[in-house]
Amino acid sequence: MTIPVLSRAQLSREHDTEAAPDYADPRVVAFVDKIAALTKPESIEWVDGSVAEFDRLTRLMERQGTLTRLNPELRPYSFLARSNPDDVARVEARTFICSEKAQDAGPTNNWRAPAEMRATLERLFDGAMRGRTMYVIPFVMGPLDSPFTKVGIEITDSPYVVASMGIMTRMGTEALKQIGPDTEWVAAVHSVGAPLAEGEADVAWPCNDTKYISHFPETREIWSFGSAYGGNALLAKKGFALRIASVQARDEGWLAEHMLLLKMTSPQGKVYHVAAAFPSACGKTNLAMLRPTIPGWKAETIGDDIAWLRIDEEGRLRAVNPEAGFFGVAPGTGVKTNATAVDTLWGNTIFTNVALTPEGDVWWEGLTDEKPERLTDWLGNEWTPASSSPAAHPNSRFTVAASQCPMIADEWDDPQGVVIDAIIFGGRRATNVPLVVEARDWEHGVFIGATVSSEQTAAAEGTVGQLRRDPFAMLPFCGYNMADYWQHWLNVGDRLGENAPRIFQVNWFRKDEHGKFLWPGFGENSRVIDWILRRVDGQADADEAPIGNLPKRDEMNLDGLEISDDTWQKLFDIDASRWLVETDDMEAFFERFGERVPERVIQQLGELRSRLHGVE
Ligand code: SAT
Ligand code: MN
Repeated sequence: MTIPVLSRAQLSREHDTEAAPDYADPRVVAFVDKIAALTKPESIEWVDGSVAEFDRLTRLMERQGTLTRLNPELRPYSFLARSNPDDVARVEARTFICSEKAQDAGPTNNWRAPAEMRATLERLFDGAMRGRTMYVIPFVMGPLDSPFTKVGIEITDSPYVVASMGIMTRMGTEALKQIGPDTEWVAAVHSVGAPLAEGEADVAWPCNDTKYISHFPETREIWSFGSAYGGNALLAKKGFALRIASVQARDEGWLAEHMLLLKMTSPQGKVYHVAAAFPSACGKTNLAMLRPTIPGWKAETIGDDIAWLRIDEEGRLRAVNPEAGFFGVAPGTGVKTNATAVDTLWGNTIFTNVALTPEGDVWWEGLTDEKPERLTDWLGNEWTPASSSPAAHPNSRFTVAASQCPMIADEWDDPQGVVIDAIIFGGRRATNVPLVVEARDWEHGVFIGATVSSEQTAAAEGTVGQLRRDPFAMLPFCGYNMADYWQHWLNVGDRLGENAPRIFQVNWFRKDEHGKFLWPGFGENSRVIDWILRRVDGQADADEAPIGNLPKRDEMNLDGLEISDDTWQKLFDIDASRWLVETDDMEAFFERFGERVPERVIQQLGELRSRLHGVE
């Protein structure tokens, strides 16, 4: 899809090259000069993060055809972006970890030698920003003035990236001022890889067929070429806050995780915080915005995608959400499934690859039960309910500030973070994995995390539905050898000792023999969270099963929900012979890591097998 628009030369130049602000650290200025010399942009802008700047950039993108302004009566200050149809998701096959040693990236990452990758990138980035403005984005991850906080600089030639980073991070002048002579900062370079020759017409969504999402964990750098989409281009997110931060966390003794953060207040007024890891597009945003169906509980949102966790002075695990916004999957987000998200999106939102209504508002599958009669689909084509393809791309997204969420917790930007009471691992499994199971202890919890598997979603390129091991939901996001990461988790548990939060596994997606979901999910998941938190408090009994502790039926609050004995049985059925087949698959997965798998994890596998044999 190439929409011809005004060429750069035809557009009145927005800005001449700006000098660096006088408070910019000389190392940042040197980095910007170096990248400008390499990429040869037409002009340079230092991003300040102001509302006026957002307004100017979104108007520029409207003129360039990148954004369509939505009807201000229906969706004020909101925009629709339609990406190039080949640039719609993270590209895991083109994502690289460039550590000095291949072993340090491990078998689940694509590895390239740093020198080799640098040579490739030098070639690709040489002149890559010709005819474009180069934006310098200073950003902070985590609340300001917090022990958790980290800073970064992303250089990009995409105003869409600037506008999105302004929502997703604490971006601009304040961030740049955080960088002093001794501050460690992450350097990120991004280009859509579409230089413009003099007089050449731009397209609405410039990108390149060649894509490289490259990380240099040892030097804390990210270089991304060819894509403007989500995690490929908003380098603060998966690139920094997970891939680079996981390495920083290993070196500094903390955890960078693909986890939502949820605050729960019990009917008795007791406050708990839950951290939960799920693969992309498995309902993290929905759980983060849970509306409990059981009376008395209050849920509040802290984060929906990433958590940074540290042990505090009292030895407890504390967490912050390093981001400032939500980049959530639109399809399936509806009045019935996530009313909070729908309310959050009232305005000030950038939508990408959703459908457009004739009135100038947005729509996607699952927003409403009834499909609109007429739409423009994500590709810009006429669409009706009779159309054979979805109106919104399955990985279409909304980008919106966290502060706009009506149930955001006051503590969401508390510099001290919140104390974590329970950790949950989840995935999408039609079979075998029960609705909820409690790990026997931290070490068993690490084993559960290490062996989590899930059916693939549209969040990354690949075959949707295919089962894959996705340890800790970090398969695409761990910046170092995954087996070393398991060891790091064991080490953190050793340090936490008695204070270690309990670990649970959940599966909202188990199906019966007819392919029907056994559990209603969404707000009803509060029943599972209720059991988990009463369990944490020693208020709920469990049955020991080979795979962990399962709730007793009368210990789960099922009031007002029709769950037959048969359904309950199917939700919690542990078929030992099928689980033994799973253990073979786990073993095969571990074998890929060779000697690096921690002894204690291997031992857990053996213990699980003998418990399964015991009940067979
Ligand atoms: O595209 S992102 O990586 O930002 C979203 C996701 O896959 O979780
Ligand atoms: Mn995610």
